[in-house]
Amino acid sequence: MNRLISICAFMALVAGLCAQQPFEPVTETFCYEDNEPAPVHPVPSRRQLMWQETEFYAFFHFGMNTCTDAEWGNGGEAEAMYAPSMLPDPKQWLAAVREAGMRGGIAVAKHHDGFCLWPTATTSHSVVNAGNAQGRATNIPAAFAAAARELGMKYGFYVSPWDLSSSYWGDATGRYVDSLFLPQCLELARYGSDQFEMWFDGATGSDHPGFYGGANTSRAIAVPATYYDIPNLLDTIHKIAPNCVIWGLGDEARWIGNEEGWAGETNWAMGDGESGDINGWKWRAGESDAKATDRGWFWHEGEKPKPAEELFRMYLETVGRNATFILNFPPDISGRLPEADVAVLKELGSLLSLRLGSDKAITAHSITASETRPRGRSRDYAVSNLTDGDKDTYWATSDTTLSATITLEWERPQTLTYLMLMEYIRLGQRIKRFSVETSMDGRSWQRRAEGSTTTVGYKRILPLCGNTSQPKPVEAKYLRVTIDDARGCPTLHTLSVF
Ligand code: FUL
Repeated sequence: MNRLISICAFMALVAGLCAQQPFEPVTETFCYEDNEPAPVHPVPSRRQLMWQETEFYAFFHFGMNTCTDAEWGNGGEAEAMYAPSMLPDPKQWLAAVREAGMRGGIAVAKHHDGFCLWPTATTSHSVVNAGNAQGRATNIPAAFAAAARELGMKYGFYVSPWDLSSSYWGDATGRYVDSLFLPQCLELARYGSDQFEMWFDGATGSDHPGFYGGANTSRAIAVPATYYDIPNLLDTIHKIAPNCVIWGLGDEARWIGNEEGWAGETNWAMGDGESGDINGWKWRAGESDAKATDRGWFWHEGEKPKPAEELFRMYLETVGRNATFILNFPPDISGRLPEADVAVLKELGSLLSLRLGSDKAITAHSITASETRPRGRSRDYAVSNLTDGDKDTYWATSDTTLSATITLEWERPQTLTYLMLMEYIRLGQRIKRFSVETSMDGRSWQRRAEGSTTTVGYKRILPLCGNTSQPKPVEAKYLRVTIDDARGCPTLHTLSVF
């Protein structure tokens, strides 16, 4: 009995102590001390942010189709048909696109025909059984990853979930996913923990006849997201490559909705399609994929690059409209980018540095804002943060101010063609509407870039006059940007003028 009493007394004492324990409120102390604005959700994950910063990168479609002159194989191609005329040279591909200012590339590792461009343990339908020594000698993903690292570029792989070669694809047992698809993705993840994106094509071509291990039939799957075991796919890759965005199937970034190299002038990082949706609950920024040549994703005899001016316009309408831009350059049968492509890439690089390479905002005599958020302990929100070249410092207003003005003044009139704005998207995409004006005397102002000044997002580039096909320079001594409406107080980290 005594024992029971002392146990009860002890328990009462513990309960009493617990009850007196002060409740620890969950506050983000450092956010409060720095007076940082609260995020406006949704916000990007760390890997989504890093991915967005890649901005402009290449797509390389090379493989069985290059050798058979096809865009979509049927999966029944004999391995021996893969026979590049020289040793494929991924370093040449990446070095060429780097000249155009691209920061990385994605190489096809397996297209719909199922032919694997690396020696995989999952199937004999791979480079191991290629038709010649050049084909057998190059493990494309391994060589591509090594070249990217050597050149200081980002890299990733395109993997087609749809596999027309496999007898298992689409059957009810899930054998394709368990014994081919997921193990292949794991093998590819192991080619580098520093991959930035894996590209999972959504095509399933349900009415497209395929080989399917000799079945020669058409097949369909009901719900790709369920069939391909997406949670497992995400885990498998992220455990090895934590910063790898799973494009398409994984829904960490979205298809912009066309393959012509443009995004909507209004473009939210939430929602779907070319313009996204201000009310979307999930961060899924847009990626725009387009061909840089006139015929195919894969190379065909006579394939010609589009003019550099056209590619520059695409850049303005993708990277300049809050999307990333993946531009396809197909290596030819020798496993190299043709001379004409290399030349266009150089030309594009020159256009980009000539037109968007030297920022006149940093030469402004003054930059002022109608309001600046009070500084916190270790952070300020000064308007000078817009021109300090640091993406981690930003200008912001007080919480309730959703409209504000930034004005630049130069000592002498300037010739200005483009304005570039970048939001501090770590705290969410906020700006809904803004306007741009220029002036020669600071009293009479002319509206610029009219009709297209809605969202900003990660990056927005606007011709001040004319349009993306024909931008026209303006003379101005003053430039004024007014944020007219936002989802929360505006947070901008860069303002540039070219
Ligand atoms: C599409 C594919 O069907 C094309 O062949 C190409 O790979 C393109 C990038 O995506 O869905």
